[in-house]
Amino acid sequence: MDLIYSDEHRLQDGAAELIDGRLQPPVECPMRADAIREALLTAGIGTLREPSEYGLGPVLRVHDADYVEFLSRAWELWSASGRTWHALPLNWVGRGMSPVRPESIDGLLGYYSFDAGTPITPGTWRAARAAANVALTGATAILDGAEGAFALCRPPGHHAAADCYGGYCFLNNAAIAAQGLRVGAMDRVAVLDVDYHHGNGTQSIFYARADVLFVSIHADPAHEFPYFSGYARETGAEAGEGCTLNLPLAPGTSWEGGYRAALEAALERLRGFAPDGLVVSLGVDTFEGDPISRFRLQAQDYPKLGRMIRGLGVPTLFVMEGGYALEALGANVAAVLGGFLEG
Ligand code: OKP
Ligand code: ZN
Repeated sequence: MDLIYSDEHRLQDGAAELIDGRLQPPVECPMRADAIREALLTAGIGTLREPSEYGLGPVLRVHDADYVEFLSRAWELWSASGRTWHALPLNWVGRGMSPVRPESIDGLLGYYSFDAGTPITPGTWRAARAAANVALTGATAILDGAEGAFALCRPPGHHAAADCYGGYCFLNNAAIAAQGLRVGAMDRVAVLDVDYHHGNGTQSIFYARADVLFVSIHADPAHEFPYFSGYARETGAEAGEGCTLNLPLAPGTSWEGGYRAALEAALERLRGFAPDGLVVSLGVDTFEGDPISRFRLQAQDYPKLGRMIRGLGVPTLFVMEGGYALEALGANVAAVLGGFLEG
């Protein structure tokens, strides 16, 4: 299958994220994409392809214009304010305060974000745009008739909402691709998010829509990031009521200890929706060795995941999200795609 990859991911290389109360080297680093690319080529999963340039049109069908403008200028504003280190937000709107758009860059960073783990660097905007192009190139492969394709997106995207960044995400690659499939004449599109963390951005983008189903298996937000999204009671709104399905699982969940059953429930809902195309937000931070996550999936479980997704018989674009155990990351992604190809 086509493996879409751009070297421009390297332009997102943050100095630090705030984690465990300390500034530490970001776990979301360029070595991740290098490890995945090498493992996929070694396993013979497919051939590398460069992304095409789609411009901002497909991005603006998912993200608000003022947010896109902010992202495109954030580094310039930050460096013009005299700072040399990468930009992190330091405060957010609290209850009882005014949720208005401030003017200074420090205010804007807080206004458009929801965490302090997502540094804006000189290359962030270019890297984020390249990742969106990678996802859109994958969507084009699916529209052109491929049964499967893999978009090696970095930075990831599923936490980014229409006008908000966080969780290492700036542009929502999976949502941009899903919307690309809709515009490209697929009437019904589904997103299956199997990253360990809830894809709050993707959920919110499609929350009130009936044409895009969002199904997610993730760690219970009562105990895990992003904390304020991903509960089972979130089922959609307005026309989209019933078109969001959250399957939160307890930290510590293993394949046989609940994950497989949740995946079967997710696939049953997807079958009921009968989508023309599927976007899988693929995070392998469900792995037992992941440094920031607490599920217990093992290497041998990932081919099963890919095979079960293939069983839907729906053209599928895999979009890379999380996964931080550098030594196992590439093999686990290759295992999912290998299982899909065999399935
Ligand atoms: C991005 B993706 C853990 C702190 C977590 C943010 C995690 C973002 C995950 N103690 N900080 O969904 O893999
Ligand atoms: Zn994750």
